[in-house]
Amino acid sequence: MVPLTPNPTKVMLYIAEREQLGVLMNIEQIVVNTVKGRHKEPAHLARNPFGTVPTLELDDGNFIVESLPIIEYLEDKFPKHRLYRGTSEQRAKVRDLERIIDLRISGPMGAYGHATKSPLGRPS
Ligand SMILES: N[C@@H](CCC(=O)N[C@@H](CS)C(=O)NCC(=O)O)C(=O)O
Repeated sequence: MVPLTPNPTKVMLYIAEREQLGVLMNIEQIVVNTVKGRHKEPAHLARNPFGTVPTLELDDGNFIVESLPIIEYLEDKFPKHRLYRGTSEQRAKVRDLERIIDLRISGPMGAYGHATKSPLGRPS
């Protein structure tokens, strides 16, 4: 995880919301400093070959490298007080909006921001 990066922040906010509801997941957070380029170093590429954050290591040694699947995994793994609730239609609508935001809004905005204003440069 990394403070001040949008996708890790999304997962950290999710974990904090669940903790507020009394669900303690005991997830150790390891900082990967993207400004210093640590996400492209071998230690992190061994966890996530795309060199992005967040990344969740599972107990079996596998890694989940996408923020929404990390959240969905934690919903399944810790079902008490889950945040994805409601009817099938409501849950589908939430996932629909997440995908629209990810693919059509945040992705292009991030690419533009990184290409023009970020110390990281354009993501590869
Ligand atoms: N689709 C991925 C996107 C992950 C992503 O792009 N994370 C950014 C930080 S918010 C990152 O690692 N950027 C560095 C890079 O792409 O080189 C997710 O939802 O987790």
